[in-house]
Amino acid sequence: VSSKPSHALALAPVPTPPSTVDGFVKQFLENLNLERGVTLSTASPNDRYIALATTVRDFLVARWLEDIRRQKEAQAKGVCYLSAEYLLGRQLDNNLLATRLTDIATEALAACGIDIDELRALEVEPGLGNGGLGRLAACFIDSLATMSVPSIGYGIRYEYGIFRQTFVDGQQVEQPDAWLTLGSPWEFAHPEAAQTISFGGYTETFDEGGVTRSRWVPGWNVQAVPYNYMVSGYHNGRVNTLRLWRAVATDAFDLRIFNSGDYEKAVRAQTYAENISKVLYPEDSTPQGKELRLQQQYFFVAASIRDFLDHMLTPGFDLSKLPDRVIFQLNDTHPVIAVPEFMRVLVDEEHMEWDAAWEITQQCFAYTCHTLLPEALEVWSVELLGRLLPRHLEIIYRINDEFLAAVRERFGDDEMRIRNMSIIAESPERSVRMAYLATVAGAKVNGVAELHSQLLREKVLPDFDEFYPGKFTNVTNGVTPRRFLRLANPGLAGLITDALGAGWTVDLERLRGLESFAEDPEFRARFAEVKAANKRVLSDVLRARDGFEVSDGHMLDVMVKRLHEYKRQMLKVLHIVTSYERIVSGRVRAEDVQGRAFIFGAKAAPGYVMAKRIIHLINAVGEVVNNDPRVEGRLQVLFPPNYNVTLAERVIPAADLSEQISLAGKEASGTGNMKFALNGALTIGTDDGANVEIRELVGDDNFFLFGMTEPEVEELWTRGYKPAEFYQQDEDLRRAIDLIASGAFSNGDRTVFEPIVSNLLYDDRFMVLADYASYIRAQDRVDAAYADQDAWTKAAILNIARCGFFSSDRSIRDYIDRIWHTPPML
Ligand code: T68
Repeated sequence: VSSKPSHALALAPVPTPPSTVDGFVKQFLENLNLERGVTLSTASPNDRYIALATTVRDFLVARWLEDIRRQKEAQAKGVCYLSAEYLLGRQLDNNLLATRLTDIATEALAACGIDIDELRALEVEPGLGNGGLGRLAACFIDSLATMSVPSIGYGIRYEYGIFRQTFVDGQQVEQPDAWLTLGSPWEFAHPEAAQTISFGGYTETFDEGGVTRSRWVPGWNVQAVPYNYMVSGYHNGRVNTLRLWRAVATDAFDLRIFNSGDYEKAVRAQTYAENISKVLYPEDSTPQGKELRLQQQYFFVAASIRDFLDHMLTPGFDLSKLPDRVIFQLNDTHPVIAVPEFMRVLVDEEHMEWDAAWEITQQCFAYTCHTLLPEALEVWSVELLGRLLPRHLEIIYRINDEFLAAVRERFGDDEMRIRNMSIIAESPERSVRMAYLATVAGAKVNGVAELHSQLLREKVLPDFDEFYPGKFTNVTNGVTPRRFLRLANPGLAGLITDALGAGWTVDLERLRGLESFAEDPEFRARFAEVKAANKRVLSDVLRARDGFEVSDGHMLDVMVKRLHEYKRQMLKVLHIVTSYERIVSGRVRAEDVQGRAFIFGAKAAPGYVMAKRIIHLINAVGEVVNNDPRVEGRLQVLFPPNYNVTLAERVIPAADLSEQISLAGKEASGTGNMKFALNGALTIGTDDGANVEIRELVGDDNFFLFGMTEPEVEELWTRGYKPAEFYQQDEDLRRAIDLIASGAFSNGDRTVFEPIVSNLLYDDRFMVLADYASYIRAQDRVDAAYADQDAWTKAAILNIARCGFFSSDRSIRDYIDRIWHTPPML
């Protein structure tokens, strides 16, 4: 049988439609007909959206296929980015921008009588992540494509992304995020390329030429079906791949049970298997150690490693050369089970000697840590790991034995040190410390901001830092200027391009050129106009979305991020309550108060009771403050539900003040802080995470610093922190807390927020009360500064000019220089 293509077209390059309005119209109408089976007159809005997206996709496919071919042909070293989350945001606009098709598509649709904005609004964003970590992965694949780095992103195609948040009586209620219901035009499913992923069973030993070896006899399988997504580089003609895996039941598995006649059980088994990629765990920072989560983790990394070995290498590739071909970057501990899986593949399947395999593994992985909270460091009980992945547990034990032997050799039988460094923790339950495993296996370990990397070395993993000199490094996070400046803030982008030319979109340090413009009154006036226009856009969005009315002329004071006690939304609430209490107690006249709209966006993990109470309190405070005539509308509290990437793109460009107020030493980096500064909001913030670097760059005059430093936090803890003392000593604080406790925000019911109040007074793990006075003083400085609008605008422009460092392109360059050593593919 000949496998030769029977048609000459099969050999021709993939056609790309002509980049003209006519070409676009033709392709769009054709897609309506051929993809949707409708005509222009019978098409539903969703048909139109899908046909539009498909048309944009058609412009990308040829480049994409060419890139895949080139990457394979070059056999150059590439990055496999392993991440359980990608918080992508909407795709249409980003792809239009990358392909320079925005104007053409707009005109083409207008020619068909369609307003492209109406179709834009129909796209449901893929919310396949919780927060910063997932969004960072999305920024990184954007930069990798834009910088032509040979790479692929691997992850999970969750059927349900991060839950949709609604409020009922001010309280969070979660709704499933059925983002795929109307179909996604951006994905290519390849069920025929499914891989089999195994779980459970047992291991057995056998003799191989006089050597006793171990092998895995799994208990059950699922299929991993790849879904490919195109990741378009900005104006460079490159298109990378994001490959997300979906779990599907295997035929074989079903058949066995079907044959036994138990139909109902067979269907249940199918559901069990398919549950693996059903839903994103909505826990940010506090992993719950659930079995299904470990299944998710192993499922996607096992499929990804197999995929790389089978499809990216030439046949007969010498596996000892793998470190010249690939680096697997572990986005937090979620994919760390890839380490024993890689060892299993090399030793059990490829019959490599253990030592050689370990040598290779240690060069093929690198680990990024995203936290400092002890409760966020992932551990898996030995019982669960042994039950789900018995062979992997054996491998982890051997890695640990050899590692601890090396530690003994170096430091002697220092049992305390051995216990502290062991990958296996003995109490409270025997478990595997995934961060330790990643540190032992990784060629490099990095934190995500200077302060974080320093604390990681000094506080979290000091013994490892001592044992592995040179292993620890820093790569400060970044954000993509394409989505968060060029797309989200077209007004500002236009202003910058007028001033500096268009190069800044791929070379963000060029923003430095704006410094001199900060001195130019005309430029400042234009900047102020852009900010005002962005506020009107946000105002329209919030009116249409939530029925809110943002008052004209108010400062927009914004705190958007996951709800977590360490991020201290409570501190923000205390500031609002204080401002309110000062008015209603008559200590301050409403007319003397700077008008402010406090905008919150925050989802709480569904099981995080305190976080949900704080959401309730914010809404309750808003209800009272917004409707109290004594306030005369000077203070507004707006909490639009379901904060996501799409809303972020509207909120951030409109903000005046960015709230980055975590307790020092707790926020690994933050990335929202960078997005705000790049859009010309001034930051009020603690010396935490990347705030430190932002402040160093923009200068003290253009940043509102407050609060204890990390060493001061440590010192107060060791001295013995008593929050009630701060309550006693500060009248404003006392009045604010008393007002909450009195039931003023709960119709006189003192029980509703009592747990928040007593937590603050008698526990306050994140030292809200200790930083309160300093925060209020900083807010008073903010009010004073805002009174001089022209000076404020100047500071805003300087923030933009000096934050070019925070491009994710720079982060990727740092990863390349310090960790990956992968030259760009030119
Ligand atoms: C964030 N981490 C950090 N975690 O909190 C933030 N965790 O400081 C940093 O800027 C960002 O990572 C990027 O480095 C997270 O977002 C999670 O979302 C998460 C999800 C599941 C389990 C644990």
